[in-house]
Amino acid sequence: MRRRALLGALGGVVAVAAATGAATGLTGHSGGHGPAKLTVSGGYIPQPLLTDEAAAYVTVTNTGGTDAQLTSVSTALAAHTTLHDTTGTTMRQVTALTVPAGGKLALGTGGDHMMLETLTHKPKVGERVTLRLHFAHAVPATITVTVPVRPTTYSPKG
Ligand SMILES: [Cu+2]
Repeated sequence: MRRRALLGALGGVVAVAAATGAATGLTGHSGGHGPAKLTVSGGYIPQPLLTDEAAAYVTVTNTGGTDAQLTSVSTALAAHTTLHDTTGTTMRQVTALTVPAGGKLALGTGGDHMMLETLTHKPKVGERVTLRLHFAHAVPATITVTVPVRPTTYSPKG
């Protein structure tokens, strides 16, 4: 009898823990708990050789509870900018790129990117370029980062 009572009590503890875990998971995915909180890291621009356009890459991390959107980028290096997403080898212009709650938007070679168009000059390897990133539904709403120009073939993975 005492043994059965003990098991019953333990079972109760386990059930409570599981319920708490489920609630935490729900909060993380519902998007209703706190604003997006963004930080930017790992930015770079591969040197454009033949065009007056350059792609720009950053990683945006969202530690908040709400999805955010990267809506535009501005820089003294380019007269116009756009955002592109990439599926396979096809890229298409989009009005925003999503930074998921509790996740990240990782721009990179061969993937989603910011396009800097009508460059005001040809950037050289080692030059540093200031980008002003604009976000919706995020704190802060604007993040300014300075990123290096890398060799044309540069990839952070290799
Ligand atoms: Cu593109």
